[in-house]
Amino acid sequence: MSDKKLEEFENKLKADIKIEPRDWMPDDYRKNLIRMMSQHAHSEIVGMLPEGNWITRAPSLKRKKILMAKVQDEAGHGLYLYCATETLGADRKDLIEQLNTGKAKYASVFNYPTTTWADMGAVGWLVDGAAIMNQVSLQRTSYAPYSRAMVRICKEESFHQRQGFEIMEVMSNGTKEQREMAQDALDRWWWPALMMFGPHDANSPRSAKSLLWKIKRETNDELRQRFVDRVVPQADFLGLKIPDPDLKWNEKKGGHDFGEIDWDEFYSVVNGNGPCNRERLKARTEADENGRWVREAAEAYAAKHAS
Ligand code: FAQ
Repeated sequence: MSDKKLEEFENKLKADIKIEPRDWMPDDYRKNLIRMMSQHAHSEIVGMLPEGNWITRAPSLKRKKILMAKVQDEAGHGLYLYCATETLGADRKDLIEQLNTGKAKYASVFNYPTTTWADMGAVGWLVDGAAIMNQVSLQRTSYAPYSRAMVRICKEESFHQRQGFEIMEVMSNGTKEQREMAQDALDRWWWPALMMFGPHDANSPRSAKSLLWKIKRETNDELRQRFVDRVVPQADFLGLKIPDPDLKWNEKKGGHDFGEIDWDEFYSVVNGNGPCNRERLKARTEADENGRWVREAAEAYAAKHAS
């Protein structure tokens, strides 16, 4: 590696100048970005499945239309992110194969089942809410195509979060059964949403380098804390109780203290043993197989017109 090139690269980072695809970058920077961005793309694509599960059962035409638009947006986010990852020289076929064969990670939260309609509220409110908290920070990431994708994605995620919160609001103000469903959904999605931010900073092997290179701009724990502080008043507004006996305001730190995540559960889900991991991969491999003829036809068409 040329010292001069590395120095130039580091100077750009220091000056908050973003790195473009044709700029020189260290191999580790490129590899780390391909890893993180492709995992992010996979999360968007697998993230379509828990909500896709409810499209045929949405309680009204209006809800069905909103949910379809949201799930379609997630597909779009996955595509922007695969495109952005390709600017680093990655091949999309390889990335998809890594997902389908279980080699690549994706957000653990999508390995939990969506068992009631209230889950559509909780996923939008909490899962999209957590995703935005992380992605707003990533708008300032040092890699320009990723940063640009984040700006666009965050706009759509804000709408997703609002629609989820609105479902929770309607259900919390509805019948006793609806309120119970809303509370049950919060009980089941709270901890998986907190896990989205990743391990504690002290146990996050990727963080130091990613922060140094400004790929990540804030730490896992900083973002998780901000998310908790943002959501607690929202739960109060809904009249719902966050399922954490240790949750309390800490005047001194100006934020909430909260209980410990079950890290055994986190690592078990991340390593492929969550409630829906196998089902999710099966759905993805089947979709890939069923779409093969479309890709082949598109490739044949492109080849014919290129010659
Ligand atoms: N799930 O050292 P760290 C969405 C892995 S988008 C699974 O802390 P890092 C939209 C991590 O990859 C949600 N794996 O790693 C939507 C690493 O594995 P590796 C996705 C996890 O990268 C909403 C290892 O553990 N968002 O939801 C998780 O510095 C609704 C060590 O961890 C992004 O991907 C986890 N929760 O920090 C769609 C944002 N946490 O590669 C549909 C971009 C950690 O060493 C419906 N990514 N791991 O084998 C990031 O910000 C970071 O990658 C973190 C992890 C914060 C996720």
